[in-house]
Amino acid sequence: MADEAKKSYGAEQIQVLEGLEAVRKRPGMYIGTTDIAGLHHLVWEIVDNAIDEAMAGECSNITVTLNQDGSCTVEDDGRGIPVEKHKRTGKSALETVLTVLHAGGKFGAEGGYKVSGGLHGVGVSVVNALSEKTVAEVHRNGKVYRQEYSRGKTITPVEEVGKTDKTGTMITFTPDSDMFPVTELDYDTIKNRMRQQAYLTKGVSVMIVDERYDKKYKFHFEGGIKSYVQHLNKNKDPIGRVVYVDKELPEGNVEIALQYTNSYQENIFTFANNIHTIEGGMHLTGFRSALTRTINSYARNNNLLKEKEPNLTSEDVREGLTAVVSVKLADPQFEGQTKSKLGNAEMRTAVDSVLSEQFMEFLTEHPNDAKSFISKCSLAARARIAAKAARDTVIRKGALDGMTLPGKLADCSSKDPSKSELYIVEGDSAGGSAKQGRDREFQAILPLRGKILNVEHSRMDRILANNEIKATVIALGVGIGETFDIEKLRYDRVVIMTDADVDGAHIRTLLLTLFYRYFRPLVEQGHIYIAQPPLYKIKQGRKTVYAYTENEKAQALEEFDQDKKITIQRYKGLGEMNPGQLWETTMNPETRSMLRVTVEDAERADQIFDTLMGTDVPPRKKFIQTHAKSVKNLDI
Ligand code: 0RA
Repeated sequence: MADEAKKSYGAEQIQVLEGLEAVRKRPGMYIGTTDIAGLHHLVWEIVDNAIDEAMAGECSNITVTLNQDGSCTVEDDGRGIPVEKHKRTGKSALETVLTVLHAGGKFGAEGGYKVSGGLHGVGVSVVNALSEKTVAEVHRNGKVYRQEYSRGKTITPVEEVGKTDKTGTMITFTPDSDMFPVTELDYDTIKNRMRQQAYLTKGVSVMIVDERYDKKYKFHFEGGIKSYVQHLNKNKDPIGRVVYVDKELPEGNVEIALQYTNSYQENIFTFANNIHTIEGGMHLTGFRSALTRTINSYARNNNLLKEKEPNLTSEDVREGLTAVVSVKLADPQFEGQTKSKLGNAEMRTAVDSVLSEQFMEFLTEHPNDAKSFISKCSLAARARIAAKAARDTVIRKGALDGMTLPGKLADCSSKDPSKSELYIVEGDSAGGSAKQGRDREFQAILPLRGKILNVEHSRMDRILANNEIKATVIALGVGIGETFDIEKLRYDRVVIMTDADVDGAHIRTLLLTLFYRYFRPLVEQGHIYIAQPPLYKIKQGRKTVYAYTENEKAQALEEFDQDKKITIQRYKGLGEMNPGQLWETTMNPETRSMLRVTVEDAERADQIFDTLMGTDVPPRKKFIQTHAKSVKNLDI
């Protein structure tokens, strides 16, 4: 296949669609946002192209380097971007790929890539459009070619600058500070993404080098997604071995790895052409139905389910399951709110048939593993029935009835959720200040007394029996479990406001765990925030400045009159502020700053929660030690 592609895939296959000015005018249309997440899309776009080369069997090494001058270099040993003259543009293919939108060679390119990911294919030219300087160097045909660009425009012609016996592409770009408020790329964000891509493309070596801070890391997984599942379960207690299935079908390639653990959570990550399909889609649907059907059928045939017992439900067979489902197909259709739901119906049947067949084979060949899986699922079924009974009692008692808002909630007068905010505040005294300081028109206050239950260790009936959690759930209005309905959310913004100390951090983590595990759409859709109270109050005469970071404190001190007396007050808790100060520094939308909690990486979130909230102590200690100083940018 590779040879054929080489012959038929030249400069002609690259289609031309539209100009790059559009990208600078409306960057959000192409990279989502221009915040730190959008900034990293520049890296993803080039890496995805290199990964495409690897998927085509043409590339085995990819290196991302964060240079000292703020630029980023992505180098691969693929075929190299073609340099021949492109039919329709009359320019070299290299120049076309870098300067013409959607000219990546992936659109309607017959005989080109079999599969391709990319940022749903926006193309390398988008990176050029949003960079103040880009340099492309291509090794191909025994020669080294080079071209320089700026903000989407060519600066130099394609020049031959040397001879080579290798092939590959090296692109160096400097994100444009006119387009991005923050242009500093983050080592850990890139490293996590590299790890994920390395798992999904077995055999490829992916390296990240940080020249700024002298760090580097290399990923290479011969086991592919099987290693991925082992990695996801590294802080969990696995049951049996990893099941791995893989098959090439006319519709595309299906690869699945799964393993049970004794936790209560399910963790299924699905990918289509290496793109994380957060919203699931057809491949997930096929996976779920095949899983349920196969387990039930094996259990029945082997008398592991009694005649009187009902079938295991889909929910039962997913409890404690970690799985990675990765499909590759020629023409992926991405649908849904965030374009991350696979719409190709043929992948439902493809995944269903591959999993049914090969999972049944696995169960038959490994009867001991099969027995352990089924006893875990049966336990989940019994617990589900018991928990439902308990939950029904709780709900019947009216505990979750939307009509009976908790007594300690000081609600806002607005009934318009889009304008309303809920502050969840640590402690009654800070709650009192917040109630007095707030704008009662749109700000509601819910004080929580003491610690909330750690939901990681409990099932829903116990969770709902906890008063603090019950009050939170009722105040939110969204229900829980099967009754969850995000449309009923009573506040657009839910703000966690805790003290800037260890207890405060703990309560915040407990609340985030609750939201992440039971109200994940609230996190995914950006409804959860963390208030940022100031660390210091600095005063000189009648002038008062609040500092939110050590940096701001140092800056403020410099700006004060050096001879006169300066008083610095360090805030240890919210309770040290009077209502007016709390409003001014932390709650007034005109002056406050808040962190919005995002699930950039659900996998990392899951592991952090496992680490912080799970039963395993050593990894938690290690996490706290390594991250104790960097808790500011909370990206769960
Ligand atoms: C268009 C066509 C071909 C490869 C590429 C683009 C390509 C793009 C990037 C971006 C980063 N690394 C890359 N490597 C390759 C096909 C080349 C051929 O048929 O020889």
